[in-house]
Amino acid sequence: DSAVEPAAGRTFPPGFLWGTATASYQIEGAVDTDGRTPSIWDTFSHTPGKVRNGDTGDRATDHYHRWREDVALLADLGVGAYRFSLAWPRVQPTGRGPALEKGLDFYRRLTDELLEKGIQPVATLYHWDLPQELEDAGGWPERDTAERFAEYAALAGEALGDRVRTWITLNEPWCSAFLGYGSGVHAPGRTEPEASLRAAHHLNLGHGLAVQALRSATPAGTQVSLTLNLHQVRPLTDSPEDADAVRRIDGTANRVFTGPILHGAYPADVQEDTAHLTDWSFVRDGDTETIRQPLDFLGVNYYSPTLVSAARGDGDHGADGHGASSHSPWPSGEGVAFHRSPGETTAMGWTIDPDGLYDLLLRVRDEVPGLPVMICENGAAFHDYADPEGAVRDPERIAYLHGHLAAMHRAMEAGVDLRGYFLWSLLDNFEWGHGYSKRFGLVHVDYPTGRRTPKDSARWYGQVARSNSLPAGS
Ligand code: PNW
Repeated sequence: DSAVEPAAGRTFPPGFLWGTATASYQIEGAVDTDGRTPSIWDTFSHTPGKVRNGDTGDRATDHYHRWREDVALLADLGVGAYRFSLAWPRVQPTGRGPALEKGLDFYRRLTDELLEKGIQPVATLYHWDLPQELEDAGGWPERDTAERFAEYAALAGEALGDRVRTWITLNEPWCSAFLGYGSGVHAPGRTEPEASLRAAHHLNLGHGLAVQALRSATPAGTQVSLTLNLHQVRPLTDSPEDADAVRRIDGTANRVFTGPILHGAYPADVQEDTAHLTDWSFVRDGDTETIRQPLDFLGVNYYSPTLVSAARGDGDHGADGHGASSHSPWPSGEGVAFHRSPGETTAMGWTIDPDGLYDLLLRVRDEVPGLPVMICENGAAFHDYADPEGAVRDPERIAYLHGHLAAMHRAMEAGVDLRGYFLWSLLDNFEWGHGYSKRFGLVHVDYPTGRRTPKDSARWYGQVARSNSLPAGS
């Protein structure tokens, strides 16, 4: 080992991919430009009372017009990769039929510019902006939506497969199914527990069909996966009752996805825990084989752990960090209470816990040995503001990142085959139900003017990416 090692010795393997992540509805704006039609998030954000302060993605960060400047920001950072998502209603406005070339052109320009700057594009097909017409036809609880998604995947793969070599089918299907159709805090805002389970299955099926579609539409060697927000679920005490609460929540947080996607079957206990809602007859013969497609890596998003116990009957519910809804996003969660994990929190109220990332990565290592992993999102919102000199000091974000990157490095030393890390997010953006009130960016956005100002954390992260190592100290 002849390389100069930093004092802490925390160098990453050569070729480790450092990137940042964004999503179409959160940054693009230009919602009716070049033939784009409404998605479920346009409808939801324009429904009074759904998004904080009545914020919408109508303008967002105006990335649709400022994309060249944003790629320049990435190049200045020195990152090797950029994860973004395609807006389905730009590519296929009604969710059916041929692709709209004008919509695809935006992603052709963007990816050309990225490649020009030596930045690898990583494209997510679905980061929650379902064409409204498909929701009007029933949305993810309907099987047809999975088939429409595969068609869209084929169109996107054919158009962009020559430049995009890494694809992610779905971003966080747990949020789509259980926040979208269960608690209703995300679009389309439905609160139907049975429909949320049907949605989970059809998202899984859509993933499997989309992997097949991408494999045939793109050149050999294309990397394909999905990204799951796996939950690190922990018990409040070591009682058997709390262990059972963990099992229940782990069931619909994680195993309802990893079961069919990685192992080819739905877990029996999840089906039993939800038997009061459905008989699961929407799972047809052959579906789980379709869902279990070979993947080139697993995308994992991690922000904070989840702490549960058996309900003690003294009203200790709520506090699950998923927004103020009286409807539960946990169809398997009967008798389970949620607690705030001890420790400091971010502006989201999410506990800062790098060990949760470490534990989660080791679980993935043990559950699917040999499958490479990419962290497709990790990051934090804090109350950032520009000081009178126009600088944005965000030491808390730097500390958060340092802790999580160190945990990731420890996990790699423990044998986790981790290939890359995508920081959420490049820019402050539309944080779903929280609107613009939560800032996750490395780059501050002044919404009235659209002005971008790299925060201190941007310089810190750029240093990490360029040196492929963590600075010594702390
Ligand atoms: C993820 N939860 O969202 C998304 O992929 C991003 O678009 C988002 O901006 C980021 O994390 C920060 O929130 C989540 O309630 C939204 O558990 C909500 C939850 C988890 C992830």
